Amino acid sequence: MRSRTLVPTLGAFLEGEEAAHSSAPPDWIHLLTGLARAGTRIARVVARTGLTGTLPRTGDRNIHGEAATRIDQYAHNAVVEEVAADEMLCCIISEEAEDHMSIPSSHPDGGCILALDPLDGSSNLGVNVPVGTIFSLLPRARPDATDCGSDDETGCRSDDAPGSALAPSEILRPGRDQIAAGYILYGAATVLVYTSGRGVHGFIRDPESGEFLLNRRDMRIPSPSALHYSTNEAYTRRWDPRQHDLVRHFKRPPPKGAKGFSARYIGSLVADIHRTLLVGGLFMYPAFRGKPEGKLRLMYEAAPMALIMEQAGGRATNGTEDILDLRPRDIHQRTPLFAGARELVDLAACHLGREATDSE
Ligand code: P6P
Repeated sequence: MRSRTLVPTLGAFLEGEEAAHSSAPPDWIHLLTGLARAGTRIARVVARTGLTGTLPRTGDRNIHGEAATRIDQYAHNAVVEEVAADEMLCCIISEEAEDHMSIPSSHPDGGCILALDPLDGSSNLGVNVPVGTIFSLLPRARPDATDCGSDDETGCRSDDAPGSALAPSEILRPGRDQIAAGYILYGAATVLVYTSGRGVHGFIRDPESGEFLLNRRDMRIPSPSALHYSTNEAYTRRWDPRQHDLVRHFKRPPPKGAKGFSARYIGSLVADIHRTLLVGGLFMYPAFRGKPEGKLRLMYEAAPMALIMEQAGGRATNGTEDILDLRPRDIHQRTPLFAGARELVDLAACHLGREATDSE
């Protein structure tokens, strides 16, 4: 049995390696510690919900018209309670809140913006499928901020002073600006995976001690990748012909003696992404007739997963453009998402970037 005392806890790792090497502002690690505390609280409630097999519904609907459940709101509240007091935070964007929540921050850098999906995939809990919390941290001050004397073409604002209300241009930032991103997956084990731009690190929660223990340092998508494609094929009839062509390519018999593709789809983003990070493959949630921008949210689902994928040697696009380069138009904007092994995301981009022809 591997000695647990030799395995660093999340706190020890953050105070040691992270603080020493990360390009992120040093005190952002307190936010990650707060997110881990919230994850512990959410894991306990998720386990009970899985056991009862029911989803406590509130009867109302969230801002997207989806049946809200108490557990989504519980997860949102648990995160807010654990991080809101951190002076590093100046704003929270959440799938469970229509508008962003400004938080006065006295931090000299102006603080961080937290974009959050408190409990993605919660509708799966009724059948005990793993679900997750997804988080993204953006700096308030632009990484390329020059002297912000006025609201000039760099998008700087004269009132970038800490504590002032945030301007939309400060919030609607491309994923490339992220300080850090990650997820907490509530499955057979509770795992926390994050990156702050210096590799991807995975921690597993020890149910006895309650500590998150480092179990995957500098995670890399395997190369060669597993030959998995992951998408909901119920929408096939509504796909773009080029998406059809791509999935047909995956289904073709492999060359003699070679391995062919397998389909894998859980229908819970954090679980599908976690598998893709560990074994490779290509996760796809494309746009289709009726969902012209796909289903997944750019700021708090696709962008954090894209940073994880790139930091692990993979790639993430909307089919043709890198997710991290997309500037959101609004905080709940949706985007198609293709994420996983670089060679498979590139293959998808080749298919989807071609001129569509009716004959396909
Ligand atoms: P579909 C769960 O509801 C979710 O938001 C993501 O976790 C998941 O990737 C996607 O929707 C599944 O959507 O249309 O395949 O059921």
